[in-house]
Amino acid sequence: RKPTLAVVGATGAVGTVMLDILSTRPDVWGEIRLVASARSAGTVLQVRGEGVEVRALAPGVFDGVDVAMFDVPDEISADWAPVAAARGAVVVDNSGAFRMDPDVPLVVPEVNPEAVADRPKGIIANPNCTTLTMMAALGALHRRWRLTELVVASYQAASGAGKPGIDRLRAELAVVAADETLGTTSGDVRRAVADALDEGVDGRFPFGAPLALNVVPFAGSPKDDGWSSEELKVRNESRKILGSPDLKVSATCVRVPVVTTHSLAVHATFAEELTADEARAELEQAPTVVVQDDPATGVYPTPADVVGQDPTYVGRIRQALDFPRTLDLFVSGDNLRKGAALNTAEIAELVAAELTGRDQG
Ligand code: 11C
Repeated sequence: RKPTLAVVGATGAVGTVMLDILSTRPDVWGEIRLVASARSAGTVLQVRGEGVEVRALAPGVFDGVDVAMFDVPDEISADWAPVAAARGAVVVDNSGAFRMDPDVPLVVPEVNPEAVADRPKGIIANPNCTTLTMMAALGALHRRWRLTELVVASYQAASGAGKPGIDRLRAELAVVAADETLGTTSGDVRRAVADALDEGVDGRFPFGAPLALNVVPFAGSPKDDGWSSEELKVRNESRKILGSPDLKVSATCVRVPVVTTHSLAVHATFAEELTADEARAELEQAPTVVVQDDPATGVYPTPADVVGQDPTYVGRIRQALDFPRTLDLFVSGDNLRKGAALNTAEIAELVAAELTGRDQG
């Protein structure tokens, strides 16, 4: 019997990509059940070429479900993932609610697939998209040279904030495209966007400042001592995924006017000396990493080229001039695919293989 899958949050930005992924990957699932808020119940969505009616989130929707993927806000996952697990489903959760729980594995299949099996709560967590964007590449380098220090700056796309984030960036772009004088005097973009989109007051911009014609040096929510939630997630989650509780990590998370695909400038220090050529060769062997690294001819990853694709793209691989055990590199990955839906689907497939094997055994 093929396992039954529930997709909770089927109508969101990640959920929409998930349905596409489920329609194109090898079909390991029996029934696929779509679940969302009561507001979306009754909507018919296409998955595997068939219309499936969305059900409202309620305990009964998990009856008979083997694996439940959750792509919903933290508080909904916190309440409902345990409900699904109590009804016998293995939950793969893409929120931040359980990632740092010691009884919940945090899994990137290229790095720590074995962690899937150790899930005392019946819940497996999917990492934050910013962390996840660099993990396949860093995991490959860590396996060979052992990562000891990680300093990153992110360039995060608007869709990290879901469909409202995409809609907001497009609305701001329409405003600035209509006036070619904008971007020339202090505050002109801020005023034009505020006037057109009725924001009015500084600080009420969804991204903290206008995103069109701009970059915003803050992503996530404010935490102690000036850090953002995203920056702390990068630190804590990288340590947990790589199994390096003492890894030194410092991150600066920045939002850029890109619809989808996060990038990171990475300064990674290893226990062993390594050259850029050795690192390039190692990354070229990694099955889900694509190296694009010939800056003299304009070959490097950019979000506009990477979007919609599954691999992690890596370029600008350099040995840091003043640091013999350190590489500088640039990574781009689709935050809705590998950064969210694809990694969740891959984890769920590991569980499906385990359940199917158990059935057959
Ligand atoms: C962003 N990375 O780009 C965030 C979104 O912990 O899953 C995902 C937040 C999370 O805004």
